Amino acid sequence: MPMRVVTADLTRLAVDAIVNAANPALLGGGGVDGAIHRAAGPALLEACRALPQVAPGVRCPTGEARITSGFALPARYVIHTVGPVWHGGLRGEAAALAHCYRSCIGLAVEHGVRSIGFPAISCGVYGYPPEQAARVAVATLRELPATHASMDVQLCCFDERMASIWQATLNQA
Ligand code: AR6
Repeated sequence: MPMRVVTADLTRLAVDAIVNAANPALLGGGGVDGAIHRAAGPALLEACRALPQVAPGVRCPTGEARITSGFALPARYVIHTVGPVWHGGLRGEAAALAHCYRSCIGLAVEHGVRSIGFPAISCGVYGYPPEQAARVAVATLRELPATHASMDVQLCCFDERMASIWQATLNQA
């Protein structure tokens, strides 16, 4: 699976799908979630609201993913996932984060997505140490089955500091 690190605003990427680092309610928030909702327009919030709740206020449990249209975005789809909140690393954070990447790629493949942009899920408000998150992301994406091999993956970092961390991880054999 071709994978590369880009420093960019995820909402500007011309890919089939971008991934949103959302929260379980899927009704928007700060960070990349806020940026995606602003760029996609109000129809995205409506589409999210229409997704079924699996528990009161929960449309997407941690580690899972949901897909909507991208509306006004260049990307055709938004794949919303909920990363783990960092609690020190002993509460299943790495497994949950790996599950996010697998869930997103699974939905992408189901929808015929050939190119996808990921933000650094959980590395903002949710406090996941970027070095550790990058290791989980890269290892998980590298382990995906050969059927997913043609998916073009962009690991989209918002700033150079984050991009250098992700690039270093990608450079490790
Ligand atoms: N393009 C690319 N990356 C971005 C952009 C952008 N436009 N904006 C921010 N980032 P965060 P989380 C980076 O906090 O940690 C929201 O309120 C940012 O620098 O967006 O998973 C949700 O609603 C950081 O490296 O997501 C949830 O409540 C990375 O994206 C909560 O935050 C992720 O930071 C999720 O927290």
